[in-house]
Amino acid sequence: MAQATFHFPRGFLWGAATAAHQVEGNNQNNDWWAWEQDPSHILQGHKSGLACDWWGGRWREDFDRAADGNQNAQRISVEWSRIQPAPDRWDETALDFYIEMLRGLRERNLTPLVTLHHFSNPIWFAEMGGWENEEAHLIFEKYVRKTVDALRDYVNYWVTINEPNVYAFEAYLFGLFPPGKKEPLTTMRVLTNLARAHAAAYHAIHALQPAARVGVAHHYRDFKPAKAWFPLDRGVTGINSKVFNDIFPRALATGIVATPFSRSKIPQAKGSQDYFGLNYYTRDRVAFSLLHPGELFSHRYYQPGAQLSATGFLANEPEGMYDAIRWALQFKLPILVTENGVEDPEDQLRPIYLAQHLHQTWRAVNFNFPIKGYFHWTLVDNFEWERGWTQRFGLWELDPATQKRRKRPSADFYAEICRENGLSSEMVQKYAPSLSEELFPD
Ligand code: IFM
Repeated sequence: MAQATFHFPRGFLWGAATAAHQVEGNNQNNDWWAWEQDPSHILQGHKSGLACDWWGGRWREDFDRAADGNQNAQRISVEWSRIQPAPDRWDETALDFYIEMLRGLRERNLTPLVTLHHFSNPIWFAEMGGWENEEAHLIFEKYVRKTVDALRDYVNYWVTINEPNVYAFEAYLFGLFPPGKKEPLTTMRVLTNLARAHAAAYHAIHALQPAARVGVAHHYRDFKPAKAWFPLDRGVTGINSKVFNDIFPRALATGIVATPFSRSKIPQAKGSQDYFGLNYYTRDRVAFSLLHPGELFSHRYYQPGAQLSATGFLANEPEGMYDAIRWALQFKLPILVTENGVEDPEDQLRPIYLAQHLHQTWRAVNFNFPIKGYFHWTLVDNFEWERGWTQRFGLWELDPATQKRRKRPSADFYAEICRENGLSSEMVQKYAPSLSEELFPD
């Protein structure tokens, strides 16, 4: 094995990513809490409950963990339903709470990246039709104005909406998130309304804070044809990628939301990102199939023989990380990897996944692709939506019943990477020795 270090650029942001509903606990005023009350909605009837008890103050100890782990950044989200518990009411104590958290990040030298919408909606907003409401962007903009005005002294990087594509598909096509619909036309309408909301938020933030950097955390799923030589496989692969990956970010680049059913002009969306937030987890093989008309005549599966995460939810496909970055280059923006990680309670795959995905990120850095940071999903095991607590993405293990945390070896691995601003052969030898020859050949 060669002795070497893959260095990252000076000033690179190293963080972990989290979301309010997944960590705060007792978020009783949003549509997710209501959804969890029906045990059939969540695997094993799990509930978010206390989550990681950040609302009870445990954010302090977890931010200490992030800082002790040599991170220089942290992605969090704020919970709309706490800040605006009713359409005509603001909760200043919730805003003060977030100010305290943000001060807590700053005191620990952790640069905050703050998401304004991460899957959960106030119940009152859901009752008004949620993202199907054609006025949703105006309602969202009001919340964004209030929140950014209160928090702007502490935040430069804003994510308006987390994974608009995942949200629209899970909530309106697959029926797995509230409101649990399975309506393709509605899905595309929601995506359009989310683009409108992002654009409104983008301009509202810049009006309040001209120097702010504003973007979206886009989920890119890498689709590859099952048989590269077969035109029908290539065709359905392209369609999957266009519909899932491209519609939203292209809308923000061009001001046109072009879905399979509609074309809407949103001129104010054109050029409405200052950086490109990229969430990458895995890659699918796609085969043409007459048996799956509802899935665009495509059958998606993981490459047989691929290393799978503990519950089979993700395949370890690190080259997809490089492809994701190359895809994101078309938007000609600085790139932040806003999420990447794997569910793995025993921490067997995580060190390998981490090393390989960072190696691919470094490959991209070497072509001078403008990658400015990496946020690992996630710091401490959290509530994983419709999968409840069955999936463990944390660098730290959490027992939600006792709130006890236990460090996984990957936390030490990541801490060494953050400290070094790079990935060295010694680290790989220590934490993922099976990769030594592959990543550092003689
Ligand atoms: O937990 C989620 C997160 O909320 C959005 N991106 C994917 C993560 C892992 O499933």
